[in-house]
Amino acid sequence: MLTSTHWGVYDIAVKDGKVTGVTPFERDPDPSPIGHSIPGAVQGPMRVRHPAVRKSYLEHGTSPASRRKRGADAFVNVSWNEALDLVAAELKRVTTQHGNSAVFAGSYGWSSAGRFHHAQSQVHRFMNCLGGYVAHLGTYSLGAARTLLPRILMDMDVMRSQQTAWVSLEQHCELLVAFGGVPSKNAQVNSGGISQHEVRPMLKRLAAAGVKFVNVSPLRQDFESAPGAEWVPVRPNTDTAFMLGLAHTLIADDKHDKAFLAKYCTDFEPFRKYVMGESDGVAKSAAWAAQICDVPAETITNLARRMAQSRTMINVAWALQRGDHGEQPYWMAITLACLLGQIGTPGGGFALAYGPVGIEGANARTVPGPLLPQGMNAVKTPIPVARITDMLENPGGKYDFDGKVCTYPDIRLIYWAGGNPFHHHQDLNRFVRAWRSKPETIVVNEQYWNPAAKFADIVLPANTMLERGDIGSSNRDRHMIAMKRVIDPVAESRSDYDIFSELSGKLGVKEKFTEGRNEAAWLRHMYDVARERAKKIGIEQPSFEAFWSEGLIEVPAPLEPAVMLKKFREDPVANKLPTPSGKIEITSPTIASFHYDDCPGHPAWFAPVEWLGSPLTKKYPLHLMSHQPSTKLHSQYDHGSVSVASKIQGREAMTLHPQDAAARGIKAGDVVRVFNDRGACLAGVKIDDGVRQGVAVLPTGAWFDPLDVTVDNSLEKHGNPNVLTLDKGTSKLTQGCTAHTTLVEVELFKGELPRVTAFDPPAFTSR
Ligand SMILES: Nc1nc2c(c(=O)[nH]1)N[C@H]1C(S)=C(S)[C@@H](COP(=O)(O)OP(=O)(O)OC[C@H]3O[C@@H](n4cnc5c(=O)[nH]c(N)nc54)[C@H](O)[C@@H]3O)O[C@H]1N2
Ligand SMILES: Nc1nc2c(c(=O)[nH]1)N[C@H]1C(S)=C(S)[C@@H](COP(=O)(O)OP(=O)(O)OC[C@H]3O[C@@H](n4cnc5c(=O)[nH]c(N)nc54)[C@H](O)[C@@H]3O)O[C@H]1N2
Ligand SMILES: [Mo]
Repeated sequence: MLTSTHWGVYDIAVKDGKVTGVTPFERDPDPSPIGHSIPGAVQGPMRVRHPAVRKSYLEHGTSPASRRKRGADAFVNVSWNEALDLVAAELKRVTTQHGNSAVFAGSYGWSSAGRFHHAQSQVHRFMNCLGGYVAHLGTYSLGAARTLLPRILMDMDVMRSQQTAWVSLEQHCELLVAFGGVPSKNAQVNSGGISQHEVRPMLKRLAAAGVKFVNVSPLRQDFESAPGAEWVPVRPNTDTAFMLGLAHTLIADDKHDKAFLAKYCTDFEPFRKYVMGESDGVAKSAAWAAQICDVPAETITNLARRMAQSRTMINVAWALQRGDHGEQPYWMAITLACLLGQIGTPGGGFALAYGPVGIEGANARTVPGPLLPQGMNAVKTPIPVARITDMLENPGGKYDFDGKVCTYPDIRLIYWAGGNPFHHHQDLNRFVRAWRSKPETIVVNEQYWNPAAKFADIVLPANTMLERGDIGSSNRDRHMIAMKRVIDPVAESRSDYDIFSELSGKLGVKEKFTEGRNEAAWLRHMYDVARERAKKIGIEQPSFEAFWSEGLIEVPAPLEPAVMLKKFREDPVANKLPTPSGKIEITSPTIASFHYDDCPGHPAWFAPVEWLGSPLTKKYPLHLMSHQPSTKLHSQYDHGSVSVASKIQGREAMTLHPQDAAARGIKAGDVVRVFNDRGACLAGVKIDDGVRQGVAVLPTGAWFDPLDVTVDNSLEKHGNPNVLTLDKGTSKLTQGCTAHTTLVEVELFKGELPRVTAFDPPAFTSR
């Protein structure tokens, strides 16, 4: 039977109630191997099998001394009834005494594919039935972009839905300049599911059609699937300077498209003065940029001239905005595309981005699929998602965000379902201190005994996509998948829906939460609502029965491949943008009016707090790139066979340039200690000259595994880069996460290697 995951559709083989194997979907031209981690994990030893409560929480409740034992305590297995009574009583106590704004249930995380059992939607719906919760705004993925883009262009999701199709590039593009490349490792996944992986085959077709590729990135591998790609190994976090150097060359050569700038943009002049050095005395020339980016000036001037002569597409990986001043490379890339004047032409302009997820650039129609309605949240104090530690540390504290001064709520209870903050958040040692001191109660619904579960007070066992019925769908994917239940729930695990249904009964809101429906009735209802919506945009879909018995439906491809901003180019008055000027805002009077010292009214170069040009390199000379892992989705299935096989002496593999390794007496296969003032972790070593010198690459995803969990800042044994990363907002405007702005040093680890315990379940005890 078919199941859908964020990394692909698989046919699941089952024998005698046991999952025995997976076969990739037959219509997938380039399936992801990550699915092979599923069989060993779902019925394996790391599953949470019973509801469990931390021992000292059972004995001493919410006392500060008990909170400090989070992560270090044994668990006691309890009955479902006892666990849910405890959770219901705490929710009641906290909301009655402190109000719903004392509950943080933003619950960021990708959870699993499947639109009904989407854990984050389930917890939000449940909390809304109770009167609301503190939510989060934005994502770790696109923190800076999602806030910036509506001010200067349009909503990020609307923009993504019109992203120029690969087939348009195949027919018209001559030069694809990709900042951060088009990493095929990332194109394995798509939020909600992806039934056909097309990026690698498409890049081959583009090459065959004569498209030239330029990879501006610290990593050659970022464009490894593009045949013949040229590599410009820039310093990390310096792309804005690089693009300013390109812009300076275009203006100095008088090759910028003045007609386009006048007709479609506002307001070019202040930016021009900044680039040419008329406003601050510093010309942002190729020579100026070359020093910052550590590439030859001719590379920049030559590239600018090629870009002006060719049909050029500029691609900018999401990673670039996940750093200090992350809005600048995005604003600057759009501005650069305005200077070239090719926005709205087939195969030209910009893309934000091809690669981060596999669906971008697919020739697909946007069909809104089934969704679980979440209801209305009565609590109106959401936080920017990556400001969680700040929030826990500063109840009542003020912060700037997107033109407003906001106040952090005072959080007493945290409810998490479908995310792993011990994976996703930065500066984990600081995060753990806040997690262990402030909240009185932490409830987590989890499938596996990962750190999010081990550091909670009450853990409720959630089942997996194989143990429940669901609908696999993503707005731009070509298939909708009937995800039938293939095995019985493991041990006592339940779906998040069943957990919240019973909890809502104990809290007197069952009818409101369930609307009288069980799983089967919800699937039919959600499908029918979506089918009606599809009908309105001219797409006929079969009845629920026909869909369910067929196992899938296919969405027809559009006749014309998408070209972003085509209509705007045709008629910028009739099809004006939703910005104050209706045009692309190279200068934003609104942003300028905020008077932020870290984000002026047009794109500008700011040196990040940590980078290869900063004085801190004397102590920490390597820029840490903690990019997305190729062998898993974030922390999901880190314990699976595909991820485990990629580890070195049981640790996550870090890649170094041969000279950086040699200078430290390090060779491939060694274990090293990676450290800075925020923390230290161990990692295995790979050596590759496709990494820019001065850059260390340690993917995210290793389950947080401190050597001594009872002490602060203990050595992390497994290779979780977030003990090293910077936790600071991108700027006052966007407050996104800045994981990619981090300096470290690396040394050979000497002494006895501590055993990795991340994949051991916690200790259990009786009361
Ligand atoms: N250093 C660094 N850090 C980063 C990034 C980076 O580039 N560098 N990238 C960031 C980005 S872009 C993102 S999106 C985040 C990702 O961070 P997350 O989305 O939080 O990471 P996941 O590992 O996907 O966490 C999902 C969790 O949900 C659980 N789960 C799955 N299905 C279900 C279910 O049905 N029910 C329940 N209850 N639980 C379920 C899984 O077991 C897992 O623990 O990480 C961010 N962190
Ligand atoms: N296999 C797999 N795929 C995934 C995910 C996963 O966990 N596993 N996560 C998904 C998620 S949630 C997201 S948000 C997307 C994220 O998509 P991205 O944010 O684009 O992904 P990253 O892997 O962080 O970065 C891509 C590349 O950008 C380069 N880069 C980083 N910083 C800079 C810089 O300052 N300048 C330049 N020029 N290049 C830089 C790095 O070399 C890196 O390999 O990926 C998605 N895809
Ligand atoms: Mo993400």
